[in-house]
Amino acid sequence: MEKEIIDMKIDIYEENQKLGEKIRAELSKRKILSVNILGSAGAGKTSTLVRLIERIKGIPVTVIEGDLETDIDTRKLQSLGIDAYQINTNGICHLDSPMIEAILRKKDIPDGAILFVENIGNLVCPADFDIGEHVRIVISSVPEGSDKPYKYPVIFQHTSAVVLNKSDLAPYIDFDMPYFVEGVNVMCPGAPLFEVSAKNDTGFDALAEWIIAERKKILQI
Ligand SMILES: Nc1nc2c(ncn2[C@@H]2O[C@H](COP(=O)(O)OP(=O)(O)OP(=O)(O)O)[C@@H](O)[C@H]2O)c(=O)[nH]1
Ligand SMILES: [Mg+2]
Repeated sequence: MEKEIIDMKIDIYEENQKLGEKIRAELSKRKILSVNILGSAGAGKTSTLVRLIERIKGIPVTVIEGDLETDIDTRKLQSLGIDAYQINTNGICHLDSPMIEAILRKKDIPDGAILFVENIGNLVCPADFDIGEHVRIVISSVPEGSDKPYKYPVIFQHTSAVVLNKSDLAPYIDFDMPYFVEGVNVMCPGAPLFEVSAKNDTGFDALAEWIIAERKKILQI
């Protein structure tokens, strides 16, 4: 019997990409900036969002939280008065465009808002899936080690900016900063690097300013 090999991987990526482009166009029309937040489990994606959103004044903000299970992060954000919705992927290691489209169909996100999407915590699968975002931010953290840009190049190659969180832990960990910076510069030349500590609330002013500037540049507002 003759076998036919169907390249499912390509088809899935293509379909996802097409829908991602449609979502991006729709959001652009509504002047909504979509920011895809990526990073390892526990890097500080939610903590960074809290610090960042505190600094975004006069612009409505909505967060979509992606997790395999639970609404822990969504409840944390809602308890701070942040408009947040949960997606549970039930084991899938990344968010994709159909998941985002489903939320956009159901929830009323105001025109002109910034939509932050916290992706599933890992440095592999989320890199390959467009979710209709305008901007990607990879959050790395000091305890993960300074070699991450070299070992997980794809996620760093496709990012618009890199955040290095947990800088307060630098005195306790052998983190080779020049090596990390070189890795970021090689993988994503031109992408800004923001060194922050969500614990100490440092470094977020520059990150917030950069996002506001991206919003102006991309959406012409
Ligand atoms: N020391 C220190 N701890 C931090 C910092 N930022 C976050 N943490 C801690 O790191 C842990 C994980 O933080 P989260 O913000 O939940 O990380 P996350 O990336 O959203 O995690 P997942 O959603 O589970 O992938 C928590 O215990 C935080 O308190 C920081 O800047 N310094
Ligand atoms: Mg989180």
